[in-house]
Amino acid sequence: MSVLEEISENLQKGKAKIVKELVQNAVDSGIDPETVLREGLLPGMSVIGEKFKNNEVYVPEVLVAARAMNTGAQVLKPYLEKAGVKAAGKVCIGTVQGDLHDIGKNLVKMMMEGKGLEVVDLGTDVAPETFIQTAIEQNCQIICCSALLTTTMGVMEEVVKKAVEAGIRDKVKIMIGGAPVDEAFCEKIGADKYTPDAASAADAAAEFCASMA
Ligand code: B1M
Repeated sequence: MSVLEEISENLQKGKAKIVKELVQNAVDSGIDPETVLREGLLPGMSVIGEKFKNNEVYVPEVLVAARAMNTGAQVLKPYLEKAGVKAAGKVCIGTVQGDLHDIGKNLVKMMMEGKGLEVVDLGTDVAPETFIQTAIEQNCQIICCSALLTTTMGVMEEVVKKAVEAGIRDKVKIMIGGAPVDEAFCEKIGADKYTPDAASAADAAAEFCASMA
């Protein structure tokens, strides 16, 4: 079994300590950190996602797998940051109100930091007003919203509306992402950009910041 397969297997079993060691070993042996993320950690989390959907595993198993995922991702963080080129820009990011899923949001944050962007992490369950207030107070060029539930994706439309009400819509870009969200939804709510994954979100954010500089 390759080290990447081992990472995936151990992540699925929630073995955070072993995942941490394996991720460090993989990087030390010369495997590109982004490959470790894409071919080790993310596939492991996908398997758990499928099993959760099919009622083959339940919330506790998902939580320990999520913890292992985050532990492995933390090991990669400095390497992904080092690979990035410094770009001027500030972003605030959060998972929208009512939604506690933060693994994808954390990956987006990490990738954006890897591009040299300063990221204000608002955490999960973030009210629309908090996104707007933070963008104003901290001079963020971009507001980034993540949602994993069909019941919470509507909060993103509120963020767009509140930005208009606060008179900052022309000064701030609004980016959205997360499993239930797509391009058509982005257009419908009047957000600026939907991206399907963390790497393309980071690319888009860096481009926006460069164009707004
Ligand atoms: Co939740 N959950 N969950 N869950 N959970 C899903 C999302 C679900 C699809 C599972 C299922 O039933 N098939 C389902 C949602 C169904 C729906 O709405 N259509 C679901 C449900 C129903 C629930 C609960 C309601 C379950 C319950 O209690 N009955 C509950 C809700 C709690 C709440 O939020 N209020 C709940 C709870 C949980 C846990 C706490 C157990 C745990 C979260 C732990 C945590 O995040 N710390 C959890 C998990 C882990 C999942 C699954 C299994 C995995 C999600 C994940 O982390 N994926 C998920 C099933 C699945 O996805 N197959 C599921 C890995 C992550 C890397 O992907 O977040 O999509 P993702 O991020 C991607 C992209 O989407 C993108 O980049 C990332 C990768 O490159 N992206 C962006 C994300 N944000 C972006 C922002 C951007 C751009 C790109 O720009 C700003």
